[in-house]
Amino acid sequence: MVDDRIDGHLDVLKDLYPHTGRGWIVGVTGNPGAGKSTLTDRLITLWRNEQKRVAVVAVDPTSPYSGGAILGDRIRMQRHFDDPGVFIRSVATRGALGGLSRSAVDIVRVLDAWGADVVIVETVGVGQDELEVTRMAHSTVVVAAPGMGDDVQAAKAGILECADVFGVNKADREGVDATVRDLELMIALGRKMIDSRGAQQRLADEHGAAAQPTTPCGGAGDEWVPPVVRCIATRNEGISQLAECLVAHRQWLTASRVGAARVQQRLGDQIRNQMRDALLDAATRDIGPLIDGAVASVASRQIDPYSACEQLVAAFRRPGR
Ligand SMILES: Nc1nc2c(ncn2[C@@H]2O[C@H](COP(=O)(O)OP(=O)(O)OP(=O)(O)O)[C@@H](O)[C@H]2O)c(=O)[nH]1
Ligand SMILES: [Mg+2]
Repeated sequence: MVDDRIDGHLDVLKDLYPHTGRGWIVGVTGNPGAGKSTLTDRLITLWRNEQKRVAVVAVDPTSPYSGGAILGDRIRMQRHFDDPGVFIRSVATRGALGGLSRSAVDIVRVLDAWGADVVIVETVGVGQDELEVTRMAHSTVVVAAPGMGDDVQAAKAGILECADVFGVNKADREGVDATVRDLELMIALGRKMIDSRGAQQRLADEHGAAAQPTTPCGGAGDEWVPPVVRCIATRNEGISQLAECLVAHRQWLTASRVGAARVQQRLGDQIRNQMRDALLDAATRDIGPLIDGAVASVASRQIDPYSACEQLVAAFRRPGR
C-alpha cells in the first residue's frame, strides 16, 4: 500500500507512527558494483547472530546505473529470504517526482514499526533522490572499491558529507592502498586532522593488522572523523570491524549534541519534503491544466519559466479559483 501510495496508506502510516523511532537506520551507499549487497548480506548475518531483527530496503535497484541489479541484490541476500527475522524489500519507484525517496522513507518507517532493530537502506550513490534517502539514515557507510577511479567523483556528488564510515571493499584487489590513501586525504582536507596514531595502534593490537580501521572508531566531542575500514565482503573479512565502527558512530550520535541536532534537522527535512510533495499534489489536482498550459507557453518561448512559475503559484493561492 505504502509503496504504491494506494488510497488509505496515509492512515496506515499515521497509525504506525507511534510505533516508530526505535530502529537504527543504517545507510549503505556507493557506486554500482562496489559490493554493497554482498556487504549488506554479511551485516545481516552478523546482526542476526546477535538476535537483532533486520530489515533491508534496496532502493532503485533497476536504475540504469546498476543495470537491473534487482536480481543481483536478491541473489546476494538470498540466504536470508526464509528467515522470519529478516525482511528484504526492493523499491524501484522511478518517474513520479520525488516518488523514490518518499516511498523509501515511508517503507523504512513501516519496517521500524514492525520492530526492526536495524533497517539497512542500500542505495546507489548517484542522484538527488538517493542522497535524500541517505540523509534519513542515522549512520551511513559509503562503500568504495579500488580501481573504480570514482573517489573524486563521489566527493563531488556530496557522498563525503554523508559518510560516517568508509568501507573500502574488494581489499583483495590491487590498488586498495591508493583508494584508502585518497579517501584519507579527502577526509583530512575536509576536516580538521586529528592525531589518530595512538588509537590506530590500539586497534591494530586488538584486531591484528589484517583489516583494522586506518582511523579510530570514535568521535571526539562534537567531531566525528569517518574511519576507513578495509574489507573483503565475499570472504567476510573486515565486516565485524566495519560493524564496530557503525556501532561506535551510533553511540557517538547518542552521546553528542550533534545527534540530537541531526534528528531535528532530519525531521525538518522530511516534513518540508512532505509539504513540497503535498503542495505539488494539491496544485496538480487543482490547476493541472494551467500547469500544462504554462509548460507549452514556456516551450514556445512566449513566457519565461520564472514568470510562469510565479503565475502558477499566484493562481493556486487565489481563493475560490
Ligand atoms: N574480489 C571481490 N569481489 C567482490 C567483493 N565484494 C563483492 N564482490 C563482487 O562484486 C560484484 C558486485 O557485488 P554487489 O554486492 O552486487 O555490488 P553492489 O554494490 O550491490 O552492486 P549494485 O547493487 O549493482 O550497485 C559481485 O560479483 C560480487 O561478488 C570483494 O570483497 N572482493
Ligand atoms: Mg546491490
